[in-house]
Amino acid sequence: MATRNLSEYDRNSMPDGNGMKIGIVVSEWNYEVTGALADGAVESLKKLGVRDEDILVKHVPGSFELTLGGQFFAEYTDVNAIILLGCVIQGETRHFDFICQGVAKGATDLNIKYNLPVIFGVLTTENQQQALDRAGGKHGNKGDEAAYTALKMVALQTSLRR
Ligand code: DLZ
Repeated sequence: MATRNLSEYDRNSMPDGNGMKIGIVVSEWNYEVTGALADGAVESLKKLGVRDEDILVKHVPGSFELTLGGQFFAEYTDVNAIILLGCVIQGETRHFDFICQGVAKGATDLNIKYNLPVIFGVLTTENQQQALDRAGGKHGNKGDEAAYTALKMVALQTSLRR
């Protein structure tokens, strides 16, 4: 199956991010990857008009903690969307499955509980190379994808609220 380049988007169909406030939660596990995801997300948000001061970045120890980090943003800040960035790499045990399931379910629950776009920017790969390929490598950067997805969802919510 061909992999879509995660950094490509149609600039003309993108909303203007000016005035939007975005929270980003970054997992410290596999930081070579997640740091690159965060850099990509921040750069993309800025390119799409989000002001520097409207991008809030916080770190959590591992991907399993992304859900609670996201909940803290939803409870204590006035962000319009939250991006969760992590990287879970398959190991020898079933830990991988539990973390992936936990954060995927956690992110879904946050979307519904807070009526707020919470974007799943978590790479779940078999090895580190696959992750690097999607963190600014040959398949683009999942952080970019998370950024434009966040803006599109905020714009959708705003258009329906009016
Ligand atoms: C423990 C663990 C392992 C084995 N692997 C990863 C991983 O590949 N990616 C990741 O983000 N976190 C990993 N963790 C840490 C868990 O997410 C979590 O921080 C700990 O289980 C403590 O709750």
